[in-house]
Amino acid sequence: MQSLKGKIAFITGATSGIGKACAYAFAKEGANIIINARRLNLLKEIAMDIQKKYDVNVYAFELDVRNRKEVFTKINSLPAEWKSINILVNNAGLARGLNKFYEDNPDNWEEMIDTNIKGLLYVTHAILPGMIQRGSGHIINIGSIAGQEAYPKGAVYCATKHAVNAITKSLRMDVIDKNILVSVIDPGLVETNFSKVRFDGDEARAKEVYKGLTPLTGDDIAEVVIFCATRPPHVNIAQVTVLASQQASATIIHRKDQ
Ligand code: NDP
Ligand code: 8X3
Repeated sequence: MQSLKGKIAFITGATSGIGKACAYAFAKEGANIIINARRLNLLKEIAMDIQKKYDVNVYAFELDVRNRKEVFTKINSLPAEWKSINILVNNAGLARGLNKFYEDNPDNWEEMIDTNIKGLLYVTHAILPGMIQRGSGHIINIGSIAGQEAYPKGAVYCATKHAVNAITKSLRMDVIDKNILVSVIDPGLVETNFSKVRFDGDEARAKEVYKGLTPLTGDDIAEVVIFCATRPPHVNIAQVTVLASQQASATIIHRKDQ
């Protein structure tokens, strides 16, 4: 097992859910963390709390991964002591709506494609040259079971996560001679703010998604991220599917009270 002590982990979408859990998990392992997302106030609170709990450095900055110029400018102007990123966790992402394709609003598609695909590409493209120059690095993408299966009313979200899986595989081939690892973790149902965002703040509808089962938590996924990041140098965990125990596939879920 490799230690994360003193390494630098860059985590996108760290204000909530899986990304926030990853921030705490890396800090607990002694990694210094760069955390970002759009809500700076939340990031600052998380950074302060982590620094109180763990003996690590935290660099927090506002970032909208959809903004190509902002991504490149901010990553290229990281302070010198934060430039040598060892691990990138591409986590920022979202679903908007759960509608039949022909009834869906194309604005939802733009937001999902811009965040889940283009955002991941921009951040990776900004960070990868440094990893190549240093001759080491690990990119861990947060995909989804929706990247392995399509489900009704999820055409574009599923497409974005299929894209994450395809990008992961292709990128792994492109950097195979660079001592850079590329992994993807495909979770099933994780109870975070994901469904609240998907249903535009409708908490009751969001709760229904997890009704009758014990969903995964952000911590469950962070634990897998840490496992991937701490394997011996000759091991790459290429892809992990993590489902709730009551979930057999994207659509087959055993709800106990039904
Ligand atoms: P949350 O809604 O709890 O967290 C999403 C995070 O992404 C937030 O920190 C949010 O921060 C950030 N984010 C969203 N848009 C942007 C943006 N444009 N720029 C920067 N940051 C952004 O959801 P999860 O933790 O569940 O989601 C994390 C990842 O996990 C996503 O990629 C999601 O697709 C994936 N996933 C989730 C599953 C689930 O069931 N929950 C299952 C499988 C995969 P802010 O709003 O402050 O910008
Ligand atoms: C999020 C999980 O099943 O809603 O990626 O697609 S699901």
